Amino acid sequence: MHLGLDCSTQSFSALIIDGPDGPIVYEGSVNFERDLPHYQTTSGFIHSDEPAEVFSDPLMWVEALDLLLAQMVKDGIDLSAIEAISGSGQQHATVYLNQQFDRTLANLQSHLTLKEQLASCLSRPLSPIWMDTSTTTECAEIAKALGGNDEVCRRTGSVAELRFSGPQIRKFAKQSPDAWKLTKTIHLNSSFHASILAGKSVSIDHGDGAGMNLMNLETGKWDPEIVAITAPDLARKLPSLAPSSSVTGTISPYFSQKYGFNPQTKIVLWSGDNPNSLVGMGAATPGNMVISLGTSYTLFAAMEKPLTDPNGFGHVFGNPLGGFMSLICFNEGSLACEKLKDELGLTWEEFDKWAASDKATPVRELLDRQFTAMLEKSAWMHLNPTTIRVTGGGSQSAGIRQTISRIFNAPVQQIQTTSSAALGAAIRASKVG
Ligand code: XUL
Repeated sequence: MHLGLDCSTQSFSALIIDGPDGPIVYEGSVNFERDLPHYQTTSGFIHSDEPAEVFSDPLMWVEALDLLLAQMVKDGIDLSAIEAISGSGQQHATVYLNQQFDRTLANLQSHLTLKEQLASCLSRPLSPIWMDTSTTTECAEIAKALGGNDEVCRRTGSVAELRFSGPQIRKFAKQSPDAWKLTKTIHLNSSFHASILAGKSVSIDHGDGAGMNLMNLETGKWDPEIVAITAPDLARKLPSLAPSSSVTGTISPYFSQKYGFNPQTKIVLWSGDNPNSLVGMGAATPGNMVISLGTSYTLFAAMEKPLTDPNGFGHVFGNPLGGFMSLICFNEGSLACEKLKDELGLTWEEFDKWAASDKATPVRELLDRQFTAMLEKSAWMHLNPTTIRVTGGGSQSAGIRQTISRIFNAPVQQIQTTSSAALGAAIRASKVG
């Protein structure tokens, strides 16, 4: 059996598959807002007095991990049957650790909690997350120092982005020089959790590493110039980069003693939620493209070569199964549909009928506009999808599925999964274990 863990914005989830292509035999989840109310989050995140800043709490994540594993044992899951574990983290979130981190991980005590032991390892109590938009100045500074955003995009796969880790790191180094000096290691949400499971500080994988504005896509290594521009002494604070399929070792005795894992359980590097979803949606080989129709729409697909978006709108991340993946976010997504539905006084059923109608209706006009823009903005990827896999709330609508099929000129397949990131992580674990 193989375990995929997923620390997303709102929850920490676990999913077990039985055999490499086997069925899902367990799904469990800890919801941050509901199950850990003492962190006072809204849907798992924390706003500061500065409206553009959005944080989460790494101690909440580790408390959730302990809770989740205890719940699995209580649910009767025999964790000694797990051969390998991998995981998924919300992308871009950075965790700032002091010099105690390595020593603490090497000596984790199973009679204490992770929270109790890791609390003194943070050089910054909170972690800025992907919803944070407070780094306009830092993005401009990085782009200027490197000779423009075209160059940032050419090297790292994205223009300097507000939510990406590099600009966030620069802001922290500028604003809190003392805490910056005490920071020995910076992890992503993904590599932080993989390190805890492995009982030692492990690499950042190419999938999530590409979401930092620090990794050179062509070399798969930190780009020395951007790293030097981003913050003083940053090169020494970054873990190494490694392929997502790397096995980092076996599980820390903390987990085998406390929850009954086999001490030989392999830990595979974690990756970001989008790279993991690419695997979970069965789209890690070129051909299948994914459109996720949630509050915002995202389009992602595997790419063999690191093509970048000349308009600076899309992103390139590592594909955990090798090569690259592209991703574009469209913020308005289903919100625009909901607004039009309410303006016209329609139910979702009527909205769907209008969407599928042969006549020009305002609903068809909106959807045509949305998906034509999606086609145009994804032209740089040079994709010729044989199938488009759709997921998320909007994928329930036959009218939306028809619109996508017509505009992209490819068959559309609806995938019913709410846990594609955890599933992708479990599948990745099954490939090595
Ligand atoms: C991708 C992004 C989000 C987060 C959500 O660039 O910011 O999809 O990964 O967890």
